Amino acid sequence: MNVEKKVQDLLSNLGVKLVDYKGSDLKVHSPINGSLIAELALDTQATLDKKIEDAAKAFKVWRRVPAPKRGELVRIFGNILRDHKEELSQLVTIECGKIIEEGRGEVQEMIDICDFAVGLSRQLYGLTIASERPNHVMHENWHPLGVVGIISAFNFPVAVWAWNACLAFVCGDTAIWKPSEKTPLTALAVQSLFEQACQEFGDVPEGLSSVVLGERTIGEQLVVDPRVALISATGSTRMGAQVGPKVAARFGKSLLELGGNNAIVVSQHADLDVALPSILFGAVGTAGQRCTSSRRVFVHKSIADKLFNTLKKAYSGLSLKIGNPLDGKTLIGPLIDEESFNTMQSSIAAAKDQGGEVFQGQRHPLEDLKGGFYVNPALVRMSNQTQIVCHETFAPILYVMEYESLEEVMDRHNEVPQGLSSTIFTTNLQEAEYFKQFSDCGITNVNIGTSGAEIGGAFGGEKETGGGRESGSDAWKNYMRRQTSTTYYGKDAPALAQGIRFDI
Ligand code: UN1
Repeated sequence: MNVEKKVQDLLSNLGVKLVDYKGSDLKVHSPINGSLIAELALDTQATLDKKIEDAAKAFKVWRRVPAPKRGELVRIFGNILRDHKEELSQLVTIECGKIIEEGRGEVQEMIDICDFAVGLSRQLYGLTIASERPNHVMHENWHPLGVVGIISAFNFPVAVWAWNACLAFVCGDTAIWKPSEKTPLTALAVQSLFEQACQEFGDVPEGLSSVVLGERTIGEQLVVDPRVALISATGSTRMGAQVGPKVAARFGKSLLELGGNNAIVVSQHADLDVALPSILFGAVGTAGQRCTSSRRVFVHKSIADKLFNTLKKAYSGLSLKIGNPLDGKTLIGPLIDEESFNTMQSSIAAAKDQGGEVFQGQRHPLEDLKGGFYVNPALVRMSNQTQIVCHETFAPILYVMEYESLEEVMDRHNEVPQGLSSTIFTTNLQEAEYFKQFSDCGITNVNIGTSGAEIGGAFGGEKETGGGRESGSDAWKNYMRRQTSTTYYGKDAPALAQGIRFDI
């Protein structure tokens, strides 16, 4: 398969002139077969500085455009995405390796957040608060925030930007996007589609949206620059632990979306026909490379053998479904790269050392896609939640453990440092409610898997997951500045709050 040629065709259909970005700094490979698909020049300190300056200037203009009008730009962009959904989905699949069905799902997630943002552009509202003083009124106003720096990860190379950027644009902000070095082409393609939307809209300030390509130093420059009001960063806990303090040190705002170590509790009251497909999608979908992927299963001891054997059977059948992610019949594509494969192998070795019974997890060589790192997803039965189980490995490894009572298992469920997503499978209402009360995660589901959240809810989690909330609900408030305003409309000398008298 000539991936490079396909990439060139897709990029030109998406309006990207690759020659404009050509260079020798960054080699981009497709995880499908390891082939080189582009060589790009990276931004320098000076070009990033200019982009930040332009974004700051554009903010001064964009913030004055009425919000519903700003929504109109996002509406146009959503329609352009609809028109180019298939090409962009294919590019996502080629660049990050997720199966085409999930590539389409990711672009659909962008379209969904556009729709959400358009509606929101007429619903950015604050509160009226009762004042303790006569003839006073208190309001909460929301104002545009400024330049938003978006740092995104390889596994959702376009949707996570859209969650942030589409809300930021309707909120009156401007955005600078630093995509993962592993997936720069999808970012360039999205930027090109966004520029087409700007052209159709007309009169958009230059610098409203830009992409910056670079490695860590460029990311750091963006993070420490005081002109960037908010840094929204998605990626590893290690990355977040560096970004958070740096932004805080300059009193900037940060929104962190970091690691997950998501667990599923399968109760003795579960409907296993409902549970099984969700466990499989959560654990092996996207080759285990979602921050919401299912990594731990706690199964009630009365059904533990039954579930483990059923999972084992399902896992052995998966090898037929591993393959080229562009092929509609494939369910499991490659890992992003060799490093990721090596990390998976060392986690499996650690699990064995720590008493795990490991089923599968080896490389799955594919004759025609030799340079890709395809694996048979691993199933590991553990008697204890050891150190490796508490660690997030970004690969398809599912640890299965037993439990006796829901009260007891919630402590183990919450014992890991991450707190993103969690699920219980049960038909018992009391168990479902108990689980929701005591799961410490930002997302807690009943009878659906840990991954695949809709955009309408706030997305994010607690503890090492970073505490941020993106996408739906009131996540838009991250992209605006809150202002409390008290107005006195009386004619006498105004009263002071707290009953203080200050008679002159
Ligand atoms: C991510 O893995 O960083 O809930 C985002 C999900 C997707 C988003 C995942 N809607 O699995």
